[in-house]
Amino acid sequence: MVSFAHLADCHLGAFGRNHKLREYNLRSFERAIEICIDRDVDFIIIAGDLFHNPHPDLDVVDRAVKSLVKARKKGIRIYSVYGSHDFNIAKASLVDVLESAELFKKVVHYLDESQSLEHVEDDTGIKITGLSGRKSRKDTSYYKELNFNEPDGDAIFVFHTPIAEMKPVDIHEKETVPLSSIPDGYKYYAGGHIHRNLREEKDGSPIIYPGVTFGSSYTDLEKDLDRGFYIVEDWEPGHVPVDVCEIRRVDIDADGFLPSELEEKLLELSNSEIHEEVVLVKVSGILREGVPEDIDFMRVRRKIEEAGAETVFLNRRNLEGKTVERLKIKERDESEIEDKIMDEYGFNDIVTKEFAKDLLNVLKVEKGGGETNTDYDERIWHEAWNLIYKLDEYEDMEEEDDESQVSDNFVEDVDKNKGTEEKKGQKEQFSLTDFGGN
Ligand SMILES: [Mn+2]
Repeated sequence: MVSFAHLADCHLGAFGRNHKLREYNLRSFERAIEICIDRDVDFIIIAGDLFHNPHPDLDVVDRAVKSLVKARKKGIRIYSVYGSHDFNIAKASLVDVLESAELFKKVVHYLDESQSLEHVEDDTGIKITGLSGRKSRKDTSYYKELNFNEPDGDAIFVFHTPIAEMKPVDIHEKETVPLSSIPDGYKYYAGGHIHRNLREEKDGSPIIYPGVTFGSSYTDLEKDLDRGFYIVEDWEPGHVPVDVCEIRRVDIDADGFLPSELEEKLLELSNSEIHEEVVLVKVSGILREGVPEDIDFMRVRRKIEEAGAETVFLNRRNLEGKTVERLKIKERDESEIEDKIMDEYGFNDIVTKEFAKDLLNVLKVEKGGGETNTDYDERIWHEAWNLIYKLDEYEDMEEEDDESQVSDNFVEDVDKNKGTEEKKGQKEQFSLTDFGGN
C-alpha cells in the first residue's frame, strides 16, 4: 500500500515577535513529521511556504533540519515546491540549501525552457511534478504559458496557487487561477497557499489544500481552522489534525463603553483559572468617551497571563475612541488640508502634487477584512510601486498643465503642434480611478 503525507503552509519562523507562538508553530511542524514517521509514509509532499521567509533565523533552520533528517533517516522521501513566502528571485532561498543537502527534492525547476513540466519519479513509481508559488501571484501566468502534457501512470501535481472556485470569500487574493487551468490527468492535486483545509475534485481526483499546521498570523489564529495536514493511503486522503496548544478566543463588543468599564470587563477574564495556552481577545466598537490608549492593556495582558495563559494577544484594531470619531467629521476637508500642507512644504519641487495625492490615496487604504498582514503589505507595495513607475507621466502632466495656462486657445494649439497633442492624449488617459484612487 502506497501512503504519502501532504503538508503546506508551515511558515516556520512566523510570529517572530511572540516567542510562545513562534515555538508552537515550530512544534506543530515537528509533531506533523513525527506522525508521518509513526504512520510510516513513503514520502512527504510540502506544497510551499515551509518557511515564513526565504532566509529564516538559524535556530528555526536547525529545528526544521533536525525534523527532516529524522524522516529521511527512516527512508522517507520529501518533495517540495517554493511557496510565495520562501522564494527569493534574487538569491538562493533556504529551500535551495535544503535541496543541495539532499534533504528534499524540489519537483519543479523554474521556467523550464521546454515550457513543459518534468516529473520526478518516486521509488513507489509515482510521478510528481508541480509549480511553485510566487509573490504577488506571478505564478498564475505559468498556468497560461506552460504546455501541460498528461502524465503516464499515477502522478501527483503540487501547486501553491489559489484556485478561483475554492477560494473562500473572506480571503483577499489579487489573482486566482480557474480550476480548468490546472493540468489534467493527475491522481492527486497537492495544494498550498490558502490557509484553510479545503477539498474539491477534478475529474474524480482529489484537489486539496491541507491548510496550516499552525498558522502564520493572528488572523489565522483567530479562526478556528482545522489545523493539520493530510495522509493519503491508497489514494484515499484523510485529514490529520495537529493540536499543540489550546486557543481561547474571546470577542468583546465595547460599543458605548467607558475606558474604565472596558478595562474592568477585560480584567474579568482573569478572574477564573485559564487552561488554554493561548488567549486571543478581540475588542471592537466605539467607546462612549476617551480613547483606547486610556486602557492599561499591558496590565490586562499581565493579569490574564497570571491566571494561566502562556501568551495573550489583544486585537484592538477595531476599537475606536471618541477622538477618532471627531476626526472623521473633519474628513470633508481632508483634501483641502492635504493641499495646504503640500503647498506649505513646497511639495511641487520634489514630486508633483497630483502624484503625492495619488500616493497618499494608495497608502491610506485600510486592510480588508480577512486579509492577512502579508497580503495587505504586498497589495500596498504593489500599488505604490505601480504609481512610482508612472512618475514620469505625472511630470509630463504637470508640464502640460503649465502650457494650458499660458494659452487660452489650447485646443486649437493642439492641431498645430503634434507634440502637444500627444501630451494631451496622455493626460486623458489618467484619472484618479486609473490608479485605484477614490
Ligand atoms: Mn502560506
